[in-house]
Amino acid sequence: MAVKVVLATKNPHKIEEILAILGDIPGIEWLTFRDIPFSDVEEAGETLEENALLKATAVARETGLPALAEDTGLEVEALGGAPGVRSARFAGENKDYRANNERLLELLRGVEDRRARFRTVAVLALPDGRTWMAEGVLEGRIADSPRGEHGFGYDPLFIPEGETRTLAEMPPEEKNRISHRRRALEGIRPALKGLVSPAEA
Ligand code: ITT
Repeated sequence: MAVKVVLATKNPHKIEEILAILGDIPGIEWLTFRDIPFSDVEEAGETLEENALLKATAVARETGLPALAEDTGLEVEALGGAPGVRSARFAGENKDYRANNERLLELLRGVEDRRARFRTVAVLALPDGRTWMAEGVLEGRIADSPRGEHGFGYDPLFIPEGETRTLAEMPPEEKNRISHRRRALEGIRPALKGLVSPAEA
């Protein structure tokens, strides 16, 4: 029988990317908020680590199933690491991607140092309180204007190191091969496999 694991996010873009990255693990049946309801978790933490832990442990407790959560931030060098943990609400409470991108470009107008990184912290939590955490980083820089239609959030403004295209100009398979999310989730893969066959973990 498959082991059920809940994706503790309501962001449809994240769900799509997480399933494209981890959906191939045999013996795991992924559930989303469409299959099993759970309450919104307030992201009250000061760090990506705290928020990912809060989300995963709350959903594991509420559903009684293993839960996978992640928190992602864009850390811009010239802004001292901002927007970071506040990436979703950089331009206001309604998590508007376009407004966030405009605010970022505005703050970086005329700024030469455009280095930035995406950082994802992923957490797997079990209802018995056990947790696993992994981090993934993608280094890059902020473009002068938005380009591309793929992806979500800050993707139209983020050019990975060694690239000329933004993440939004890459087909989803390409982003998912190199992304911060891929790197964090690969760190959680062994723990997920361990849920299916504990002896081999
Ligand atoms: P959950 O908390 O439900 O997982 P969220 O959208 O609130 O979803 P975060 O708190 O992690 O997620 O918000 C991070 C924000 O950073 C998100 O709203 C996007 O604007 C941006 N973001 C996250 N991952 C991204 C990615 O892969 N590419 C571009 N932008 C991303």
